[in-house]
Amino acid sequence: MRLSQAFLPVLKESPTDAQIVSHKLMLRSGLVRQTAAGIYAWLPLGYRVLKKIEGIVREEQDRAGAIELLMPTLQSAELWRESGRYDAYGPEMLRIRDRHEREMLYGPTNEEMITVIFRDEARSYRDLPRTLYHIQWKFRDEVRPRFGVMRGREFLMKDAYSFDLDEAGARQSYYTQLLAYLRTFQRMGIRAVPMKAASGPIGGDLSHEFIVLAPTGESEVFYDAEYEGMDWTQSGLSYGDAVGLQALFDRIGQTYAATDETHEETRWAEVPGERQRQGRGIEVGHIFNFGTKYSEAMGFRVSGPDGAMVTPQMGSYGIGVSRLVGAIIEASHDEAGIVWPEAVAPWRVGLVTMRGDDAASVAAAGDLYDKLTSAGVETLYDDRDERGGAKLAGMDLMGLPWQLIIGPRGLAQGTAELKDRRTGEKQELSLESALARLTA
Ligand code: 5CA
Repeated sequence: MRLSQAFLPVLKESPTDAQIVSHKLMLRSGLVRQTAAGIYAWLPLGYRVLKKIEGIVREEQDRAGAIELLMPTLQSAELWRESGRYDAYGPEMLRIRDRHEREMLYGPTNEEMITVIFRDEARSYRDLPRTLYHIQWKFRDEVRPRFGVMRGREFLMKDAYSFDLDEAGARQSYYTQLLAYLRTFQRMGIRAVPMKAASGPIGGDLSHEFIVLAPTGESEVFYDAEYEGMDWTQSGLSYGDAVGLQALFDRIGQTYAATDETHEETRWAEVPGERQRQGRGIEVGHIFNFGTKYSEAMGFRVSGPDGAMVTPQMGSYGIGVSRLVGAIIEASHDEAGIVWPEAVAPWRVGLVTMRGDDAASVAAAGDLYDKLTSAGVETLYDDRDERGGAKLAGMDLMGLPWQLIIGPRGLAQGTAELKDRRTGEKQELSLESALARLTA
């Protein structure tokens, strides 16, 4: 993308209506604009990041064997009356009437809808187990929407739902999502620690929140530094390996991590002092096992292997896709702006001419831009005739992982400067080597 033809509005001043750094940076760098309280339009820069995050979530769900579908945002009140949640849900649910006075709602989650969709098709034990998911907008009329996309009213969520014949199967489905989550967040370049969550309506040990450390997080967290060294993508674990998944779950159960809601002082005291990590965190995912709560209430039964009818065991698994954009910025920024992890960066390379009025620079940069884009390297080329310093500051703010800087002096020697946004490290390279490095 050439910046001269893009729609990338940036704010010169730091916005005063934002309290936390990620929200300020998202507004300044033009990722989002608020259109109503807690509701945001995703501008091109933000939308590119959102799609990258969504892509990683999708890929890892697919690998874990979950099956994608798409359910609507609007739901009928009838559906929620079947589970008994319509009246119980309270003011967070946005209730709407259509022209026929039928009661509708903007879905805050989809347990009811998926249960009915799957119930109406699944007949026997052979149709199970299945995990179905979608990535869809949700609406929760939060009392205090705040911190931008972090606690919005309309937000994008990945929600998966598992159906199993028995409790042992439900645990496998839960462990599978647990591993998928660990890998998903690691691939995004952030560390999300699984923390035992206050158990849901069913109780037991099967509810975890995934928390990214950030001083502005909403909950207080305590965890063992062991988590900092764990590598889930290289772990060699495979999704179908029941024994390995059980071992993973046991390891997590033995390695302390809790929010203030589930914190246990006696267990915490057993973690060696030098390994105790305490701080605040942002919940980017939450997984639940709730047994037969919805299947029972909604009359979902299948015939079991011995002919007897069985009520399927269910779980649900959420990831805050739009919240992650804010959470990643909270975890990865500096004074100059955002520092995107490569996997979610809107573009990989920011190409800058220091002198937009220098014909040789413009020609060289245009050539590099063509070569980079045809090699499939996502490149944003600031081809405007602006001050070089201002362009570099804009690139720092936007946080693309690499900056390739073309100036008349270097060019005379056949070189350009390659800057690593994260470390600030700069290297003077020949144009060919710079290209080779970025296309490798
Ligand atoms: N039905 C379950 C699992 S699918 C569920 O709704 N879980 S949840 O309430 O924990 O939401 C899942 C994730 O959505 C949360 O972990 C959080 O990352 C994100 N989320 C929840 N509320 C908001 C909000 N108001 N703004 C942005 N993201 C949110």
